[in-house]
Amino acid sequence: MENKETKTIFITICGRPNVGKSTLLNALMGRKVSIVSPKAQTTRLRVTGVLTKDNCQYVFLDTPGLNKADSSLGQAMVQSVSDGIENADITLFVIQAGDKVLKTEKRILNMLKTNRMRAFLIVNKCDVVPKSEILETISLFSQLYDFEEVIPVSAVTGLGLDDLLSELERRAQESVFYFEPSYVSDMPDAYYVCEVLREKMLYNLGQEVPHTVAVVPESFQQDSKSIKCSMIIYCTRESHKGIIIGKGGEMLKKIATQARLELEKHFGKKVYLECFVKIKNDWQNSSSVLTQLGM
Ligand SMILES: Nc1nc2c(ncn2[C@@H]2O[C@H](COP(=O)(O)OP(=O)(O)OP(=O)(O)O)[C@@H](O)[C@H]2O)c(=O)[nH]1
Ligand SMILES: [Mg+2]
Repeated sequence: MENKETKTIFITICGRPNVGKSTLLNALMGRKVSIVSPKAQTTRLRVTGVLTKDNCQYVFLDTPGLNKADSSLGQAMVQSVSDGIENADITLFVIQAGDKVLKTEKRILNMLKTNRMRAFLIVNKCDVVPKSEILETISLFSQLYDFEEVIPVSAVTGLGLDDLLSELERRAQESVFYFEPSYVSDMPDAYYVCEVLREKMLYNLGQEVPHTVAVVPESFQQDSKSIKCSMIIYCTRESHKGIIIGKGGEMLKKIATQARLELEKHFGKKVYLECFVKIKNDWQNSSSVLTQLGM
């Protein structure tokens, strides 16, 4: 270790919603840094994950699934994808095995072309798709861009991930480490709490409500033994507020308990979590809320 030169590579993970970008990042990191859910549009903020393995530092950027920019929030999400692509050494263009090419994917490929970006085609979810379909998907997408590598993976079983890391390592440049080897993520703890809370809403609420919700920290105090925080959940309508709180407060209690249990494990300390639901019409276009969300 002492005699080896250190090297670094900056990697942006992009793709349409729900293909498993965040799951892939967590699997590569060997720990959770980005929230995941079965619903599209889970990731809103850019999330950095730093993995230091021997003499190589991988700096991953998870981006929101590319979608329509129909609000200030949507625009910020699209912007974060194109910034991420511009600033990386290499892009992982993640697709789902068995899929046809979608319009949003063509938009991302255009961003790659504009930036003459070096890219890998990462075919995820290979654990659930027959080999013939995987090959078909690969031949379809390979025609659209000159990918440096094509790697079938499963972020769930770990298939192909060692391969992916070693192909990335081969392309890392000699440099000093930009981060301490113990550094993992740039997300402040208070925001991580917000994100886990939002993840539990994505799991527990129907299709529409969680997408119109924002979670921001109202207060956050941490010492060596515990975290005490209160969080505001913004939604856009009275009826949504009712759904989030649930009959007799049951739903909000369930969401907050699931979040608290996971956060206690994550931080290794006691977590006291208070949640308040407030209505703020059109928060997706409110610059004050977007600023609080770090966008
Ligand atoms: N079977 C299988 N499911 C996967 C795999 N990777 C991710 N998933 C599932 O796919 C769903 C979406 O995963 P996410 O990681 O949230 O997807 P994403 O691309 O980050 O989604 P957005 O942030 O909304 O763009 C979740 O239900 C994951 O459990 C995989 O390799 N195999
Ligand atoms: Mg995601």
